[in-house]
Amino acid sequence: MLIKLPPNWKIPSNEVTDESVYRQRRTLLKSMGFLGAGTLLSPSAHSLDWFTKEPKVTFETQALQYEKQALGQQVLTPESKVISHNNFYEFGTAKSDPFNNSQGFKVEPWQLKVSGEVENPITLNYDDLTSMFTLEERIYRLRCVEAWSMVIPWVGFQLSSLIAKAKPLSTAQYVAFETLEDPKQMPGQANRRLGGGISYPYVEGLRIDEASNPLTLMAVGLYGKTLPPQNGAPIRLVVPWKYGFKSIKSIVGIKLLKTQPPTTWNRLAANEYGFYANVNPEVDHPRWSQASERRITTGGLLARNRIETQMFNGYGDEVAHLYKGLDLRKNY
Ligand SMILES: Nc1nc2c(c(=O)[nH]1)N[C@H]1C(S)=C(S)[C@@H](COP(=O)(O)O)O[C@H]1N2
Ligand SMILES: [Mo]
Repeated sequence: MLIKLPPNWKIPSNEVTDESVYRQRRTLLKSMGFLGAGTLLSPSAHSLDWFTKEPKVTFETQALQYEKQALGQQVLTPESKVISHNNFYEFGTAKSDPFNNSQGFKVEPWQLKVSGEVENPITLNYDDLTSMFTLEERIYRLRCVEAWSMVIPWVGFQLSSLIAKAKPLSTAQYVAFETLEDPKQMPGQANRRLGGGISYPYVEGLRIDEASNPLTLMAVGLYGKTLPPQNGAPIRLVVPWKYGFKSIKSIVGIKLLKTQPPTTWNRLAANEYGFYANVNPEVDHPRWSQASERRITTGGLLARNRIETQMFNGYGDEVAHLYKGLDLRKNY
C-alpha cells in the first residue's frame, strides 16, 4: 500500500494563531496608551515604534492566484512586520530603511535571464514571473544570521521547475544569482555608507542539488499578494534551511555554472559568512551564538519569544542528505 505523507514543511508545529491576535493586542496597547505618542526613549521604544506603526504603503501589490497551504499550527509573523522589518542593503542598512526607501521602486518592465550551462537559455518578462508556473503557497521559517526569525507565507514556484525549463547541461554544478543593479533606484548602491560598504550587485549561489531541492522556492508574493519592494519584488529566492542572506532579492540573473560562484557576504567577511550558510545551532558566528533566535510573531513590546534554533532550521528531513560526509564546521 502506498501511503502518501505530506512533506515535512506542510506539517504544523506550534500553536494556532494568526494576525487577529496581533490586532487584538494592538487594540489593548492603544487602550493602555502605549501607541501614538513617541514618548518612550529607551532602545525598546524604537522597536515598539516599528512594531506598532502602520507602515505607509504607497507601492501597489496585486492579488495572486495560487494553491493555498493549510495554515495548520504555525504562528505566522504578522504581515505588518514582514513588510517593515527587513534586510535589503540596496535600500539602506537600518531595518526600516528598505520599506521607507523603496516605495517608488519600479518592477515593470522586469527581465530575469537564465543562462550559462544550459541548452535552452530563457528570459522571463514581468508577466511570466507569475504566469509561467502554477503558484503555490509555502509557509516557511526564515532565520536571519543575526538571530531573529519569522514565519512567512510565501507564494511562488519551485526553482527546480525553472531550471528544468532551461534544460541544464551535465556540466552545470552550481547556480549563481544576481540582484538588480540600479543606483538611481537603490540609494544603498549610490552611497557606500547607506549601502553598508558591500559591493553591488548583490550575488548569491547554491550547489545545483541545493537549487533543485523541492524546498527551494522562487517567491513572487507573500500573504497572497505580489511582493512589496522591500521583500524583493518582483522575484526573490527563498532557501528556508539557510541563513536569510542566501535568499537573494529582486533577481535579474540566474546562471548555471561549472564552478562555485562568489557570494556577497562571503566576499566581505569569509570568516563570518560561508558559502553554505546552513542554519546550524552548533556552529556559532564568531561574534555571537547561533544556539537560539528571537522569533518575531504577534507579540509586541514585552514579548521575548526566544526559542532554540533548529538544525537546518527544522528542515533536516528534506535536506540533511545533501551534506552527508561534509564537515559542517569547516563548511559553515
Ligand atoms: N539583494 C539582497 N538580497 C537580500 C539582502 C540584501 O541586503 N540584498 N538581505 C538578505 C538578508 S540578510 C535577509 S535576512 C533576507 C531578509 O528577507 P526579508 O526582508 O524579506 O525578511 O533577505 C536577504 N536577501
Ligand atoms: Mo539576514
